[in-house]
Amino acid sequence: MLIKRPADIKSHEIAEPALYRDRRRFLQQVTSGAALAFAAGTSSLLMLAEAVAGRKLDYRKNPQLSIDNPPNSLKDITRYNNFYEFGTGKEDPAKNAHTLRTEPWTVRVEGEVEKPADYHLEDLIKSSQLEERIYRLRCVEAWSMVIPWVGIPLADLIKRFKPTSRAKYVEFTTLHDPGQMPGQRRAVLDWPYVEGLRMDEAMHPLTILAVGLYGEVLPNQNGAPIRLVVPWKYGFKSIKSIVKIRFTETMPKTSWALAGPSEYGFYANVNPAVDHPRWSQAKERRIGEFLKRKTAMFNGYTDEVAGLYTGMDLRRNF
Ligand SMILES: Nc1nc2c(c(=O)[nH]1)N[C@H]1C(S)=C(S)[C@@H](COP(=O)(O)O)O[C@H]1N2
Ligand SMILES: [Mo]
Repeated sequence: MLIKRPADIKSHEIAEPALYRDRRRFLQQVTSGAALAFAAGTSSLLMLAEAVAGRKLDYRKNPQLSIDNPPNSLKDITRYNNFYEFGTGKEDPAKNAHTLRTEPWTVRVEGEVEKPADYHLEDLIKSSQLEERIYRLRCVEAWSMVIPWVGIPLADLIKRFKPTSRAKYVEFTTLHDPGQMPGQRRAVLDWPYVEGLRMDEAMHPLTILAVGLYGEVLPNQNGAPIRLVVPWKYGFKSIKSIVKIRFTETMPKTSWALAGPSEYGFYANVNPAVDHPRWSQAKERRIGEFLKRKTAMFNGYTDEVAGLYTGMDLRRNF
């Protein structure tokens, strides 16, 4: 995420070095990867799926709800991150997120709900059917990645929590603990990180709470132990390391909308026709690739989700 803080930082000064660094890294990867695959006689796909070094999860694949783009390498997925609680650089979370303790972990469910409680994450996972879904993550910074998530359909959990008829929105909150999250010692954002969805968005079958990727427990830098994934919205809606889920009657005040209301709206639907005030959203660069791709409306899910926004002006409600 880029945010207009120090007035002296121009967006291109932030975006460019990352782009060049990546291009260099991509070339290195291609050459060393090809040599290795040849030497070992293995397929490069196998190499990409190197162990996450987490615990294996029990899950079933859901090819119907997966896209067929090849997933990014584990390396890209775990070393190029946005997780400001561990620093604002793309490589900071991989370096710093080891200080996060993810066990035990409880998720507080509160607000307009019949079954408010502190749920042990283990229990939520054990009592759920985990699914693998391959989704594109499209960052508002105009890059994208393809990630094989393992997660729980959020609708399954919401049904168990039994929201009341007054629940119109769901608010999610990240852990707030500057001891474990050194980035929270700086006022980069108004901590803790908060995101929200309208109830129908939260209940949509594409919306999941991810607990793993590449078949194993989430690495800390990807939002362990539980993070939201809403594939038709920009990446910043996909809040990490969630400790609270609150059902509300009024629209939650989300971190990025508070930080820059003219730049980050509540809905944050991927919409190539609505530029970020400081850069275009028409195209995206897939991490690991050189040429840009065209960005698709709703990140390719128009058929599935356009109906949620019938009658809304998506330029105003961005
Ligand atoms: N708590 C928290 N959640 C967060 C962020 C963050 O800084 N803090 N960054 C968001 C942004 S901008 C993106 S693009 C995605 C990146 O997810 P990834 O690092 O797993 O690819 O996480 C989102 N969730
Ligand atoms: Mo992002």
